[in-house]
Amino acid sequence: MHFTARAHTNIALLKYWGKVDTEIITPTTTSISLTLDEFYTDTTVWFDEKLNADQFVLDNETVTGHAMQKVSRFLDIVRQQAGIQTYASVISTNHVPTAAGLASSASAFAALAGAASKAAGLDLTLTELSRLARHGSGSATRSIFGGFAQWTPGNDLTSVGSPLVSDVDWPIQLMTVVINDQPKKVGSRAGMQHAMETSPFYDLWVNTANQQVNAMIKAIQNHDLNTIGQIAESNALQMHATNTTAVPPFNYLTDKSWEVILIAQQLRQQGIPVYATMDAGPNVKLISNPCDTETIKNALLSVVSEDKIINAHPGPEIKISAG
Ligand code: 2P0
Repeated sequence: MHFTARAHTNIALLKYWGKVDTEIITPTTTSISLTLDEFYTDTTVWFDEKLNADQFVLDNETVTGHAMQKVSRFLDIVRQQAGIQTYASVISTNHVPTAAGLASSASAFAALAGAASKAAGLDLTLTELSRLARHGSGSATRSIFGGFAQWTPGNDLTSVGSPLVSDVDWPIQLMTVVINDQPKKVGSRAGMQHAMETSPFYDLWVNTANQQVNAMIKAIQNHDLNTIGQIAESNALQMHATNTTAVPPFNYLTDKSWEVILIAQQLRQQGIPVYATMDAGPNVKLISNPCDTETIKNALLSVVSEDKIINAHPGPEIKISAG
């Protein structure tokens, strides 16, 4: 049977940046994210006795090489859990504007976990899906859930995502400011490993990040945009500090990224709640209130054109359907 899953991408407010176990992908810190409505992956999977290898088509193009191997290794885990040996066909469409430069591995492996497990005859809970998705990509662990979600460290069984607030019914948005849509020079998997192994600040990052968890959860429960933003911006800058203090150092942020971060600071001085968070690339995502969209956009026009500002809102949990 064919099954299709839609999973949305997420943005980490407390970042995942380092693994305790690189094989089964367990993190050094608790991360907390917001799933986004506008960006998602649709994936259809069916297991077919006639196939003599897995097939993977992404955005209408057949995928080979490393990306195909990653999918095939993930399907091996699904086959093992389901007790089958049949190869699968995987058809994925990414609904993430290519210009957004947003990570798609979160929504990709969450959708693949949902569609492949169902197509293999498994009927997993959201927690079990989160655990499965984690084996594909760490950030996918959180993309099973809608709204605010967290992913905690632990062992293969306990390191899973869980929802903090599934339906976000108060105003919060995330504006992506696209600075560069080219593939990054240092991928996040290699980057986090290098920072962990060589930055003298890495242990400090782990301790500080873990101390931010309770305050972030409380701020989310209180719908406290200012505190959420303050903690998220600090956490992002601390993550990037582990990269600039790695040996040899590396850096994802450019002069333009910093210009946007400074604009957010200036807007805050005018009383507008807007905070920056950055992942493994130069693009800056601004956490803000939808009522301030025009003011923020106008301030950003000194750095980027309007088409480089992409707005997103809280999104739903994974949906899986037959067909
Ligand atoms: C995050 N990032 O929490 C952090 C912040 C990027 C910066 O999760 O090695 O693609 O596949 O587990 O999930 C990107 O890392 O890495 C990421 P793997 P992943 O969203």
